[in-house]
Amino acid sequence: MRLLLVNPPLPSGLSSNFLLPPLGLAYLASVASSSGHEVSILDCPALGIEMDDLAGHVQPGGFDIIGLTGTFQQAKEVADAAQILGAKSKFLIAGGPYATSAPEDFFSRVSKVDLLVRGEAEDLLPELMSTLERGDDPSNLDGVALPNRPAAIRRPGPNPDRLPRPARWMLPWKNYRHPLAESKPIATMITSRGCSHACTFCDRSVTGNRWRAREPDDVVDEMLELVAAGYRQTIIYDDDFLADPERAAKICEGLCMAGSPISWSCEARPEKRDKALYKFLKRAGCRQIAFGVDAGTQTGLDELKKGLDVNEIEIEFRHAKESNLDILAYFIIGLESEPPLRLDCLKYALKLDPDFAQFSVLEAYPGSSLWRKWRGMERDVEQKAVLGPADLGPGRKNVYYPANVLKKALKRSYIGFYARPGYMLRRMAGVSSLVQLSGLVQAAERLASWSLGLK
Ligand code: B12
Ligand code: SF4
Repeated sequence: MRLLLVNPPLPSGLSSNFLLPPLGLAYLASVASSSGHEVSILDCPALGIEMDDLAGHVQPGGFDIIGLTGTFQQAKEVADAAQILGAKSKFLIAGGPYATSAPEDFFSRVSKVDLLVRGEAEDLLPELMSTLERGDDPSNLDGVALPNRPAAIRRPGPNPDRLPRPARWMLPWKNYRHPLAESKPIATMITSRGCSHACTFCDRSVTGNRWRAREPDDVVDEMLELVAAGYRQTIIYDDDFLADPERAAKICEGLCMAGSPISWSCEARPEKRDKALYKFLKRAGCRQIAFGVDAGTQTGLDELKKGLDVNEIEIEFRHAKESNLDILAYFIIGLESEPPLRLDCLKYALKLDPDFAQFSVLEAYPGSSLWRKWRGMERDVEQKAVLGPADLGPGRKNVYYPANVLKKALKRSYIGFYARPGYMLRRMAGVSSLVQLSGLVQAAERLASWSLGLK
């Protein structure tokens, strides 16, 4: 069968300096083509395709199945794209975080979609495609949700070790960018799926709470394949790359044995690890570690059910810093226990002193426990979402504080962190490539225009 997988355009007028590959679609393209289907991917944000142009990029009758992906933030774009693509193929299907976390809402807003797939779809997609090809009824397949039965039975996620490589070659790989990248082209990877923690704001509905990891050798092999394909940098987007420190150390060992040939970064929880692990990461080519701190106080960490300790976080930051890793720290403003204008996150950020800090406003996404807690508690439906310079779209808006207070706190946090005397000079002194310099300048420009525009 001929399958087209579509990542819909970004909301109109929104440009992002984060433009990263839709890895989920690339995995699906890979399993479907290994099963003998003819597959292509249309990554609209990366190709600069706007909604008005979408129709012109998809030939009517050119595909048997069109599959749409999207997060909750892309709900409107998914609905608009479905409207445009509905008549262009025999079947229109959808999946991804929005379809998985809020299937009822999805079917009520998105017409023309025949069915949804909930959760990870590598095991299901080939089976679904042959079912549709035979003209059989797909409604009995676990993982398939229909308008009259949105709560599909879920299948367990696949064993990530058995998956083929994502079909990066089907993506416009030269177009991807990240503001903190030091070289181009940039790849992304997933070496484990699932997370056993339960932070209140996090939607784990796609990958679930069972941590499943790939073998270290396989991860190292993929990184070497990236080098051979011309990539010089990759970001590992696991929820917690250090969840099993021994596994992480084995990956580092493999990379060191290969001469640490690629620069990479990863995301991790700032919880107690051996200091030697950070040194090992650095030796293996890790340039940056992104820590999800999220709150500014212990009470805030407990409110978010982070399962972290402020003192322990400080120790981890120190260890990572002493190992010469760059640190990016994520913070969330607007917690019930942290009045925004007290600037707890900014104060804690200044104390932890990471190289970069990203502040966002606490919003709820379907699939998170906060989404359920905030049901019916909206302060004001007219209230506009408060987005930081790195945010792409709102969830359910913060119920604890009005938008003007959140905006003020967000702006003060960014300015308080980035407009420190000497901060930019320090950053510029650490620049090692033109790509990195231009990324930093663009990020600074974006931050400045956002601060000026945020009344
Ligand atoms: C990398 C990443 C990003 C990258 C973008 C990557 C990209 N282009 O896709 C960046 C940093 C830019 C980003 C931005 C944002 N992100 Co983000 N991101 C992630 C992260 C960490 C990994 C994504 C990934 O590669 N997953 C692995 C693949 C295998 O899973 P997948 O993409 O979901 O695909 C599988 C299934 O969903 C399904 N599937 C997907 N599409 C389709 C389509 C069809 C037809 C079918 C059948 C199946 C199917 O099959 C795939 C293979 O198993 C996830 C968390 C996570 N662990 O998944 C959050 C996550 C997706 N992000 C999230 C959020 C909230 C955001 C932001 C809003 C943050 C912000 N404040 O701005 C923005 C919005 C971006 C947008 N486009 O709307 C939420 C979404 C919640 C929701 N309910 O919608 C997540 C789940 C984080 C969380 N735990 O809460 N993100
Ligand atoms: S925020 Fe991170 S640690 Fe917390 S549940 Fe989500 S993925 Fe796990």
